[in-house]
Amino acid sequence: MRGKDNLRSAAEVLVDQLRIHGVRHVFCVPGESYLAVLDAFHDSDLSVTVCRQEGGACMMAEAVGKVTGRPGVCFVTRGPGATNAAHGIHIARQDSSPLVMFVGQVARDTREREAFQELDYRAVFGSMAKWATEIDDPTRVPEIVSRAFYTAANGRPGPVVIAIPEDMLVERVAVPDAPAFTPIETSPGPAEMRKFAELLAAARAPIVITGGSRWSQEACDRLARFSEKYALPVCTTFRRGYLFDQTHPCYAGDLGIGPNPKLLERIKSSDLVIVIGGRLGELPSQGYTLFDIPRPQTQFVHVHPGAEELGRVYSPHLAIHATPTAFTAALAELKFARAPAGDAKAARADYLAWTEKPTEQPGHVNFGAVMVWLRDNLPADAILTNGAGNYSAWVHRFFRFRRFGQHVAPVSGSMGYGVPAAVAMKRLYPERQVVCLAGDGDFLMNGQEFATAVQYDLPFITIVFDNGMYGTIRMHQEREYPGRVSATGLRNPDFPAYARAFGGFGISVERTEDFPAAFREAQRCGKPAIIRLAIDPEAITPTTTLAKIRARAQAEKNR
Ligand SMILES: Cc1ncc(C[n+]2csc(CCOP(=O)(O)OP(=O)(O)O)c2C)c(N)n1
Ligand SMILES: [Mg+2]
Repeated sequence: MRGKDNLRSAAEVLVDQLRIHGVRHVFCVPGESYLAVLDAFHDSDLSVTVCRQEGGACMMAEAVGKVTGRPGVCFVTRGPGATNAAHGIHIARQDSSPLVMFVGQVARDTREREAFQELDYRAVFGSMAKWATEIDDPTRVPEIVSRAFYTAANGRPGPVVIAIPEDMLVERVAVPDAPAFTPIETSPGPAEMRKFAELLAAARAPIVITGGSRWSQEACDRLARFSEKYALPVCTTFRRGYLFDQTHPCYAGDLGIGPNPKLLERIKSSDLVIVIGGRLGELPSQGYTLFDIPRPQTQFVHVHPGAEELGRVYSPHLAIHATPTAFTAALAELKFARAPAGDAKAARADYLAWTEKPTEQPGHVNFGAVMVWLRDNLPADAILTNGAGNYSAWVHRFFRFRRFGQHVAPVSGSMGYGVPAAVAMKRLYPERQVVCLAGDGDFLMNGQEFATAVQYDLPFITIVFDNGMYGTIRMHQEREYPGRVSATGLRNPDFPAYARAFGGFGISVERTEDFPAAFREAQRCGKPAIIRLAIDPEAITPTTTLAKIRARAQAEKNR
């Protein structure tokens, strides 16, 4: 907003700039270091979500970036605010999500004295963010914010951190706005697509592995049509299950933690692996064991929007520097000397056999059965969020994602992500059903954002898988140090009472058959809700128990 002097404060210029770049939502925890921005929010039509901890605020912004492809935005205060938020910056980096975080900074004339909560953000975030900078000159706000949006969203997306000194924000300046940034599509060249067509036509058993960001619903649909035409099996990498309709006849499964052994066999025996969009990081590559490094033992095509990712780990037989959106658009134009043919039918049969029915589980609540119920009963556009923990294995295995952005979960394996992500999704899409899945450990890492859900009247349902432990670590512990339980047990609060104390709805489920009624009640109540599931700690994965893992490890040790 311009004052009578026709000038704006740098903070006003900044907020105007956000609107120009298409930002609708910002997430923040306030701080005295950026009061002028808070004041500029007052007269703007930005939707502001004030959070309870900066980690939550930053994860909310990351979730927005993940599902929209446009930078999510958060504001945090200096020092402790910024270090709290680091969790979300790390996620945006590993998950390749566009994010711009603004950090209040000490006044320019006190810098380098280690003033109150002063940090050097270029150094702190130097190896974590895609770019970290500070704005010294208020007339350069439009330029630097514009660069931040281009940097965060293009190539391989990632987080940008901008420190904003408090005295800089209140300076009044006459400066023109920068125009809206534009996402840049990197398209494949005709020569690469010809080579791709040759490889595909010659392949005996091709398989497609999708991952990464820079996708859209249209891009997913184009890949689905292409794979259908040539019966190509398509699998998705860890927590990218939403890139391919899992009810589609070509969907071959989830390549993450504990994948279908038949899927691994299929990939290993494939003579043409086509990786679209992802980095094929440690988890989908099964600890870097699936393919030889640097030169995979099979014909390997890698399509990635970041040139620097091509050849970084794998030396591909064909590298295509393109966004998945542009690459999938080029698929329809491909000409083949001989029509390619894959074995999607067999791959699909393997997938269905692995996921159709829940496995047997110790205890009275079978989380596989809960996921199958959700798969059969949630609306097709429902959004699921989660953080990290063994409970997510049942989500990956038994749910069937159908639409782009339907699963919002950290590829980085960060606990505490599900609740903030659900808040963000409900802010963005109030009409859609949002379900957060959380472990008992996982939930309490950012459970305080349940208060944000209540404050903004965001009725999503959180399902807490309560097994009384940091189960994942206990599992590793039993495998490496059988019987020596150390620092993995949890004495939990009464989760339904926690929900009620915050002003939400809470209910505990002790038997699988009581889950549907509890879920319906949670839906009807119209409040943020927590359904706590009483899980037998023995039910450590969909396929094994703690006792079995311990017995096997002990037997190995005694050999
Ligand atoms: C922020 C963070 N801290 C620690 C870890 C290490 N970690 C991975 S899974 C896990 C335990 C998760 O426990 P819970 O949420 O109860 O799920 P469970 O494994 O019991 O299903 C831990 C501590 C992590 N991934 N992220
Ligand atoms: Mg647990």
